[in-house]
Amino acid sequence: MTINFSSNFAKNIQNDAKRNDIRETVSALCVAAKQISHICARGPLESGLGDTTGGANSDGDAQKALDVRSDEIVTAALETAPVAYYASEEQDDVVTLDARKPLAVASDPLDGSSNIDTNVSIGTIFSIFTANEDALSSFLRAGSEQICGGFFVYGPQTTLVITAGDGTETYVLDPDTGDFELAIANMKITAASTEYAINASNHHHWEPPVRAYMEDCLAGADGPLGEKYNMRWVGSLVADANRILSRGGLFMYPGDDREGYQAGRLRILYEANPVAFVIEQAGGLATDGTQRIMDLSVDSLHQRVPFVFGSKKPVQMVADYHDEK
Ligand code: FDP
Repeated sequence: MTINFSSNFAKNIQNDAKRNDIRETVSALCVAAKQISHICARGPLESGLGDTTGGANSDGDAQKALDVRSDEIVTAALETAPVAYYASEEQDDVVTLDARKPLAVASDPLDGSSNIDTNVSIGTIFSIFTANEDALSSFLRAGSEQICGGFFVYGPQTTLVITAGDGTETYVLDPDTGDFELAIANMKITAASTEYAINASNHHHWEPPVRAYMEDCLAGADGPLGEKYNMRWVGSLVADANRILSRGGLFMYPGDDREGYQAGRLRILYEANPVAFVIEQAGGLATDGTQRIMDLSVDSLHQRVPFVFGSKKPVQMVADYHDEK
């Protein structure tokens, strides 16, 4: 046993066989996460985790040793699960595991690569779909077709944040037993918050509505928003998302005018859709600035998307700034 599922998990899925397939696949991902978490905990005792391999993924990001190792670990774990196809941020194309199996999994096996050597939280993100006949079409579909999604955080605790479309739950890896145990049954994001997360060093590259909104936040209590704001930016999507799930807030990685960043930095399939799924199921919102992330079409495996998510009120305010423009 690797995870003690709550009685509520996947309850909304009426088909018993499908529910079992999802549970088996999540269990396999938990096995992978335990291995990755163990490697992270050893940190510098494992040689060269943050060293670049000389390779680059499809997005042109330099691959680090732990990116590659995590991808191998996730692949091996999914080979034991009812998974036909695996799409990874670290691979150019979809990997066929066994086309007769019922599910398809997309994953960023190691999110937050730039924090690997800094003892800061990093993680693994995943999305589960019903497999189609064809490998590619199993993934080129809207995020609203996910049947399960979530992420692991390798931090002070190793946690799993997950939804199967009926609320968001958090499990903690108990170091005493080696199993993931339910810690928070029905996560709820506060509707309002004055805390935001954005890489402010890109300020002069942002599109005008984002810049206008951020300038109004920075103006504080005397500015048009009439409130003092606070900033937190971990620089690992999973850690920023986990904090927002815990105490509210706003995350933005907008498009900007740097080369290759017109649609932001984050990938819709591996990052935005699964995070959007858990955020919505916890009562928050996730958009590309104006439109719901999970309604957007996914036309290529490594497609990027501007990403805005968190507490309802600030996400709505960002949309209002876009509309005013
Ligand atoms: P990383 O490149 O370190 O893996 O998607 C990748 C990601 O980190 C996110 O986890 C994080 O939110 C973002 O990129 C950080 O981007 P910046 O380097 O521009 O801050």
